[in-house]
Amino acid sequence: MATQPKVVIIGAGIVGCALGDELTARGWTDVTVLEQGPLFATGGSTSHAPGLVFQTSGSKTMTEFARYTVEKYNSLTLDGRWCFNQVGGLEVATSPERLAEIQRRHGWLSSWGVDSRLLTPGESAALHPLLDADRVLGGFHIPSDGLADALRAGEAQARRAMARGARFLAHHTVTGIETTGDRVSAVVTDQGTFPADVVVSCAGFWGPSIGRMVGQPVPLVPLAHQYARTTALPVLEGRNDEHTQASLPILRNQDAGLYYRELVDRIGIGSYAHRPMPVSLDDVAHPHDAAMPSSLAFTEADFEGAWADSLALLPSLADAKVEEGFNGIFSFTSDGMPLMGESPTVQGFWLAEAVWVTHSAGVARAMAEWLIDGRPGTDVHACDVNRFEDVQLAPSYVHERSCQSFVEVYDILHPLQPAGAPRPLRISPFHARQEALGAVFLEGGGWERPQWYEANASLPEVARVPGRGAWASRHWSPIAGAEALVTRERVALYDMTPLTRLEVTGPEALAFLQRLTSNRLDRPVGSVTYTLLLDAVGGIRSDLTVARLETERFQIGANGNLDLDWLRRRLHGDGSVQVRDITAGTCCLGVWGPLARDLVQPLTDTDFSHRGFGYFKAKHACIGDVPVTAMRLSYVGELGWEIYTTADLGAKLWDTLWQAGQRLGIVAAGRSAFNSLRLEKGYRSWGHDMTTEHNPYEAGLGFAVRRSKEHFTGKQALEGIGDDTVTRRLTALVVQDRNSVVMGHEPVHAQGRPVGYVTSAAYGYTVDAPIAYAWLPAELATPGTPVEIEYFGTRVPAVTAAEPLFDPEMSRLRR
Ligand code: FAD
Ligand code: THG
Repeated sequence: MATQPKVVIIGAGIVGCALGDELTARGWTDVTVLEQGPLFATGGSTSHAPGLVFQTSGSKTMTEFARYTVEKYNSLTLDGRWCFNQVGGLEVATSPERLAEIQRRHGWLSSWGVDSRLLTPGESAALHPLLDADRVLGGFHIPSDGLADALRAGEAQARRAMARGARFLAHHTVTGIETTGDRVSAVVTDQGTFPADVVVSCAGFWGPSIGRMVGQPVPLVPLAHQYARTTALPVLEGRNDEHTQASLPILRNQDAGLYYRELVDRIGIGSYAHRPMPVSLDDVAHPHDAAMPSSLAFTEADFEGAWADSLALLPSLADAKVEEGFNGIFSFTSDGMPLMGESPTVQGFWLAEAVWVTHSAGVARAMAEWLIDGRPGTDVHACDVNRFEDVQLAPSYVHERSCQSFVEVYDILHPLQPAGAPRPLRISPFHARQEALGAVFLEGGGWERPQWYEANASLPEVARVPGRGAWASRHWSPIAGAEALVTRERVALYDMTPLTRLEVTGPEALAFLQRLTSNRLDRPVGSVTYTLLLDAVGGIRSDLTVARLETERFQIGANGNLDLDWLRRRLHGDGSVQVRDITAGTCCLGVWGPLARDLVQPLTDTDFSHRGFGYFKAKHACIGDVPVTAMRLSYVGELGWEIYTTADLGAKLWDTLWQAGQRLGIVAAGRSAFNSLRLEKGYRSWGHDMTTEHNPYEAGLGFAVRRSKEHFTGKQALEGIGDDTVTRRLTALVVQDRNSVVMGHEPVHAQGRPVGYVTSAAYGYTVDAPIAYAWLPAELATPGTPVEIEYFGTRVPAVTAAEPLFDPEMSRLRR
């Protein structure tokens, strides 16, 4: 590809316009934006978005996208008119649950570095005088939020792009995409064909129809959402002119699923309070035939409750009525996050879809960085279109879960909120055994995963487990604590089947993995190595275990589909290396605890002694009747093995270990115990504790980087960086009060100001204290530093600690 690739963007909504600007600003000026409708009121979702921009999110990435959107649109004008009106954002609580929730939300913004404050009902009404203060229990104010004029912001960005050489072509309907080999080569429209090296689909909710042109699934669902405008309100008379349009903060009453903005002397009301209204793309008109294909007729009956709730909160609406409304279409996804990234099968075909106006500039910037520098500056793993498991791409799944995302858009969601239908989807071969033991399942990656087992309720250890607050008690049981204690004292079985397993084979397999990971893998067959996937600038893409099972066969324990995607993209295509996901069709049990050897050794002829089967080694063996691969390692930090076999033999493996374990007091243990144990041992969880935004030294993983290795991705970038140069550190915190368990994403304060945020947290049942891991400035990471964790508006005292908190001498593992 030439240094100036030909880029074709499909769609001139806010996302296509923002991307045109971000690409051309970075010097990629051969950009053509093809739009089926007119410019810039194209008829897509952007054309009628009321443009509320709220930055609050539990996702650091989403807040960063929104923060950049605010900053950028606030600096833009179009013909002297504003693109962003920074009126501020106000959320009100009308229930005690919501009052607590806005405290949690305030915590998120403190974590991510956006100013906000909590208000009394009186302060809320002072800020927004239409509010009935008696209906409100409290408020949450974000002064930098506001209103985007999405059409003007889009056009302003498009004009900048055009000034740098981009073309925006109206009335060009994309009808096909041509490929040469496995690369895009051109985009076909009703007005002719446009050669392209890079195609970015910014087609909004039409995305699936563009994806179909190259066989790329685009797992989003177009749903209609009601938006209405009132008649003029006497109280607003003279408040705003046509230019400013609004001066009161944008307002959300999430308890009722409603939001509000001023429109000169009227109020615009948006509702998520109605039934989900999915729309089939076959029923959406083309802009040739309808001026606003994304706008459907208002269904009044669906708005009745919204109007009643609006009257209650804003009594002066009684002097008005709904003047007009519509059901506007935009995109929802199964996990509520955008779809960004490159197709795994068609090189050069990229997506930026299911993006709100709120996140548009941030997403566009990340996309431009990704395309040009090969890497977005923000961690986008939760937005990557390749994050989904196959089963999560089934149209029925996408439909069901995306409709659920609409329903939950304003809900108070617990971090462990159980997923709804369709369930169960993926079950391990142990599922029937688990059900018989009263497993309480949560779902992850489509897998049913036991969180704890009710059968363990009678364990005496349950009595040793302290209580915790109401929020931390949800989807939790003291039984989990007992399971953790038994793991440290006897032996427990953990279902590790959902752990993504990749097999890498072929004559070049070793060279391939050596090049892509940070640790040395040129070790004898039977070795297992903990290693990192780094990106070109040394950011952590993933952490893996790599077992060399044969000279040319490696088994990788990975963190999900993105790892498979990362490896596959880096194959040479000459067949010298194969990478496949072997998760389905195999299964794994973690057998961990001081009695693990007493359990396993009598069941096999293979030597499982400390000498005969060393730490981080793998062996083929038979456990009773079951041929297995055993690996001696433990994410919970205890003696034992991960034991792998094929799915058909899973139940037999479980029964064999279960029966033999009875004399040792074996228990089945769930993920709640698992998470607590790994935090005691200081083992990181990728995607939570560290991402591409962190280097190995900051994350405390420098030990997995072999700088003596000749070459690996990221090596160069790490030159000059070491444990002693880092400015921030992933740090263990011990909470002083035994009953104060936090959940993650809370801000950490020191010297009276927010200095970092919690990544993972759990009660440590063995160390008998709540644990949190947090990113902190290096100078505060010294053990013994007092800090405070903000938790629902209170300050929980904690102290930084040397890690790991449990068994730093490794006496549990190496014996
Ligand atoms: P679009 O604006 O839909 O642009 C996609 C473009 O692709 C369209 O112009 C379309 O014509 C074009 N296209 C599609 N297929 C083809 C093809 N084959 N050939 C050529 N061109 C094609 N978000 C907020 O952040 N805050 C809000 O307050 C808010 N309120 C909303 C209220 C309503 C009623 C609605 C409907 C949405 C709201 N949204 C809001 C969501 C927001 O409007 C969208 O998420 C956003 O506008 C999507 O931008 P986009 O550029 O991806 O899509
Ligand atoms: N098991 C297997 N693969 C995995 C995980 C697993 N891959 C993904 C994820 N979990 C990786 N995370 C870890 C984290 C820590 C350890 C193993 C996997 C671990 N670390 C030891 C330590 O830090 O002391 C050993 C490190 C070393 O000797 O190099 O055990 O759960 N299969």
